[in-house]
Amino acid sequence: MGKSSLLNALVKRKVARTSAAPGKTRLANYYRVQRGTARAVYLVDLPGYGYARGGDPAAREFNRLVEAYFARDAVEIGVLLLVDTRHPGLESDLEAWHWLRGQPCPSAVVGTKVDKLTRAERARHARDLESVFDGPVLLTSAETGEGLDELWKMIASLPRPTAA
Ligand SMILES: Nc1nc2c(ncn2[C@@H]2O[C@H](COP(=O)(O)OP(=O)(O)OP(=O)(O)O)[C@@H](O)[C@H]2O)c(=O)[nH]1
Ligand SMILES: [Mg+2]
Repeated sequence: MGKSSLLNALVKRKVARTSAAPGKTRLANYYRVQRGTARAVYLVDLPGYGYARGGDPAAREFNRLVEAYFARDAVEIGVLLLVDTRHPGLESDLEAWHWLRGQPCPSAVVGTKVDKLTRAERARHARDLESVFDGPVLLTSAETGEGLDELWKMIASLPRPTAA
């Protein structure tokens, strides 16, 4: 899907490990990022869910990890759901979005790997994504850097955590 790659592209450093085969990221990895004089944020790289279906142990482990993450941090986080721009409306993505919208934290959908689309596909997939997710979807590429400035703006505009 390109979650770890997008994080690396955002911070312009190869901090998160990536792999062509899914299932590389197994834990919630926190990266504290300070840009200029802006407040520091934590970017949290989570495992994907697409490879772990149904009742298999990887799926159960994923659900446990994500539920623990949300239970602990839900009041302070914003969540970006990353979806592969080439495949708008996968059932697993729609399920995740449905669940996420029921959570108290702000959330948004981000399309990855837009560099892999032709111009014609791009226009069509952009339309399809906004239709299935019922709102704006920011298109990005870790490869070309497209959409990263807008993504930083989106991250910066997430509500400030309430003081503990
Ligand atoms: N062309 C292109 N390839 C990308 C882009 N982002 C990621 N990739 C490739 O997609 C593959 C998966 O990338 P990862 O960043 O490891 O994906 P992930 O979502 O973190 O995967 P897991 O941690 O296994 O869930 C790698 O081969 C990346 O090089 C992109 O924007 N453009
Ligand atoms: Mg990863």
